[in-house]
Amino acid sequence: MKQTKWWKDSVVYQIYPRSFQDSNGDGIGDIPGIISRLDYLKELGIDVIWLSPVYRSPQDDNGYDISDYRDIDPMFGTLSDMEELIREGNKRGIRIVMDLVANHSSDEHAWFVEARKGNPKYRDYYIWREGTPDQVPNALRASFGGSAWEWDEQAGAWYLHLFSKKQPDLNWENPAMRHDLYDMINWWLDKGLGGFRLDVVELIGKVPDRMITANGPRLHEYVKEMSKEAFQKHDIVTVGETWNAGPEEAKLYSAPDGSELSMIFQFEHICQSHTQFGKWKQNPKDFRAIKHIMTKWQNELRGCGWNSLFWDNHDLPRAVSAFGDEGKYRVESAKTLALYMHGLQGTPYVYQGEELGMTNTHFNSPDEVMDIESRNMYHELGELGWSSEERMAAINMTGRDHARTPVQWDDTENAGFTQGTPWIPVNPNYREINAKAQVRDPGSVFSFYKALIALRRDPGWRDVLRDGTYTPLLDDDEHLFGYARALNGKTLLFAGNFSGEEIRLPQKRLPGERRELLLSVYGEIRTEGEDIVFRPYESWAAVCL
Ligand code: TEU
Ligand code: CA
Repeated sequence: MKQTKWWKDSVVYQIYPRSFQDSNGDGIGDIPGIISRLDYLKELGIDVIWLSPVYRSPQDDNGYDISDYRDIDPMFGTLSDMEELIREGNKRGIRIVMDLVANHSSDEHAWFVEARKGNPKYRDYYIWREGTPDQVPNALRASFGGSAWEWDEQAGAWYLHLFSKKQPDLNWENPAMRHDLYDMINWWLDKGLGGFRLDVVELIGKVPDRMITANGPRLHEYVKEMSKEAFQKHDIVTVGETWNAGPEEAKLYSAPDGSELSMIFQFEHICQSHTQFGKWKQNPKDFRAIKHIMTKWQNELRGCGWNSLFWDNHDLPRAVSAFGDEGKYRVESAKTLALYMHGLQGTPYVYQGEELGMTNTHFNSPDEVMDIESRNMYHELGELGWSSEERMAAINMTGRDHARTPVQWDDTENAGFTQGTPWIPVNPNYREINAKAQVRDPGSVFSFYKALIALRRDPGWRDVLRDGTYTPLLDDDEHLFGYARALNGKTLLFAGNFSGEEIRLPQKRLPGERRELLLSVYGEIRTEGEDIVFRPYESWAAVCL
């Protein structure tokens, strides 16, 4: 087994290919488009790209419904484009990680087509229940609304789909299915891929008859097997998407012996404000609670696991809109959110456009909503009696389309994303917020991310950031944060203000006689008498002397 664990020093950049860069004017981002922007990513300093799915797919869920795991969708390019991306990435020291959607496939995958027909080899690749069309097997719900069971005329049986009807769940109890997947994974890894992000991996151990979906009894057995049969044969990074994992599960997934994965995405900080309606109705964010969550994860995984660090992804609203201030303090709050996350122990993930402080957009009516989850929820919450205004407000707060508007490259038409008509409208604020305006501006959000990433690479600080202890300092404060990272007599201090108000803090509440500024939103640490003054969304990182 390889032990280098280079990914502990990495910063990962997530690309949602549809919305990153179009190269041929069809309005949809593609692999040649990504290749054309590799130098931009090199400039930012990231060293891993996680690509949301580019496999062949009918695109019912934008590629999270795969009909051929061993091919690229023509919309995104060809297999040889993908191989070129891997090569061109590697030339620049950037590894390419693909999305592994192995909980379910598309209903158009050859396996499902055969299973439906009753082909004995493939029937058990999916999860079927006998019965009659009028009697659904049980009350399991699909994540995108409605029952998780669909009656299939052709098969004369029910099949399970925890997401859309076009995403039938694979049957992990079937060893032949599992080994077919492992062969496919190895086939990709042999092409020089840097690893995989595992879509909803926590669901593969489901026991539908007992209503168990996440964290099923054989989950870790399957993950260990997949790791042994595929991942451990290569020097790669693997990250599992797990909405329901607590630290105990995380320690299994990310055990330092490498028996499962490198790390997981946990979502506790994201879900902190959710209510019984989940993300569709939220309480105001409580930063004290969020800090306590992050501190818990820092402490729990220290030495016995590894954290991933992120504020947003392709399923979540824009970080600056959800956690910061997308208006007056957009630049300051985007920087401060970044500084807080990037100073913690773990591997940071930057979602495309986050490094520009891109914001949520606005949807005026249900016809403007593209995402299957939001569309289904619009219908479902309507049945629960929500008014159209309430439902549009929910989608405008948290719909997945916000993350999926095109990356804003410059101030020309369609933000330089496409020469054609974009598949989803560009956020109208692109004239003001775009990469071209930010790359050379030392005060931009882009430059701040670049500096944060460079700090992780700095030989003087790399070890402290990777292995240093974590000491929370202001976790009970409502708005301020502070923590120290220390190793071998070196201490880094991160502090800041998650609010738009000016807040004073007695200097003695933070360690260090003298503080040497490394990075800061306002360019200095402001003190008045005994106090440090934190301006709106101010934050800084300093060396304690
Ligand atoms: O998301 C998993 C998932 O549970 C989502 O439904 C999530 O809860 C929701 O988007 C949060 O708003 C993964 C992928 O990231 C997502 O894009 C896919 O749609 C989904 O799996 C199915 O593959
Ligand atoms: Ca295209």
